Amino acid sequence: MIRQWQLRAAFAARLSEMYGREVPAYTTLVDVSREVNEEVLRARGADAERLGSISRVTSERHGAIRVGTPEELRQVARVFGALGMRPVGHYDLRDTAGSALPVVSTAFRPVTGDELARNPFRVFTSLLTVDDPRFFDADLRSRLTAFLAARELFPPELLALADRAEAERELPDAAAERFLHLAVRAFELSPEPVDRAWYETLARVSAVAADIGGVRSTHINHLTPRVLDIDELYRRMTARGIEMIDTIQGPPHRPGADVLLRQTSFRALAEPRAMRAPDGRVTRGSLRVRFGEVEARGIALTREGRARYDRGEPLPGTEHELAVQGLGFFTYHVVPDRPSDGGRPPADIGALLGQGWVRAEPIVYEDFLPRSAAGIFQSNLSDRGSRNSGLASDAYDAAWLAGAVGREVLDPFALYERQRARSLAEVADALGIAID
Ligand code: OOG
Ligand code: NI
Repeated sequence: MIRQWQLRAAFAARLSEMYGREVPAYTTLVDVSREVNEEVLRARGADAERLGSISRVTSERHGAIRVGTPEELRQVARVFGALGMRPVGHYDLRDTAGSALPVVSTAFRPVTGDELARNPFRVFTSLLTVDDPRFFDADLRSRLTAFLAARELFPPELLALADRAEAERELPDAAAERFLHLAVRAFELSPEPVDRAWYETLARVSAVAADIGGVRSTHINHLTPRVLDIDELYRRMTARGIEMIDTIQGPPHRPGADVLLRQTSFRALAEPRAMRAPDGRVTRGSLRVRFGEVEARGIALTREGRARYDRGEPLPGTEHELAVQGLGFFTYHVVPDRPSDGGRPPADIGALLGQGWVRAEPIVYEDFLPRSAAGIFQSNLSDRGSRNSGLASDAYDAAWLAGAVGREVLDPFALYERQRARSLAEVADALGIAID
């Protein structure tokens, strides 16, 4: 039997193998990431593993896919549900940082500490906002809706195996093999010729619209390794002649107390694609749809910490201050060998930390940042597309997304808070106190 987390790990590894074969610059990115991680580990020792073991970090990836309809999103949720990944977070990229991208997104990922430690594979998943009149007029909307309704992204056999894996949380070896084969294939770039006129019609609205609705399949558009020193990675990729985007997105490096997520990428490379002309003739063309990205992860921030970050306010520069000011998420653990001074443990977490009763371990940020996501999308669009004026339809909020995906869309803050609260309850229990 292959258990759910083993399926997830195997899927991530096979996807990585497929992507490396098809997008060679990705292999360079993975090699350089590994090189940097090994050096950081040698230089910083155990400290380098404070936000995840080196084995977790080395195999850690996130991917991104884009789909066209709620029905397709529900199928995606079944495929990832098989792998123990649930939808977390709602990202509306239609107005983030003025980006005007016709998508709303969520991320499928494991949600418990144990499952994340086993394999934290996650997929940023975007859904085209077909009904937003700022992007699609009535005529284009109806053509797009018809086109999307007629395609099949995931074969029924894959979905049936997925449902079984999700229900039973494991699959027999042969079924697991079949599931992995079909699942990886569903995210490969299809060799089917692209209808050039239709693709270009959508590209006039947005390159993202064309990438999603201009073809009859979906594909992983990037796969992102995790690196322990992204500034060093950036220098080395540039030195190897790979042209990276101008910046590293997200918060600046904060020695000893990195927070949230820092990301950078190289632009999609032109790949040969078969194109079908209106007269039916197939010619060779090229499209830029697959790119490379790398990321460094830091400490998850509480709502208050995050609000400060979003307002551009400085955050304290140490883990300790992030913890005692309630700005970062930590789990708390009783220090087993604290020398006894006859005193009773205090009921306040700051005092417990200060007096050496407990230590705090940072919770790593497992999610995404809308502004960075918009930047990553944007860096891969050759033009900004067109947009009609008019008000945003206020649909596509978190509740709408939950309805579309047919599952609860989990709140990232609530997940971190649950981990924190559980550890505090254990501390209280072990010390025989109530913590306020
Ligand atoms: C997704 C871009 C967002 C990230 O890491 O923020 C993303 C996409 O291009 O489809 O992957
Ligand atoms: Ni990404």
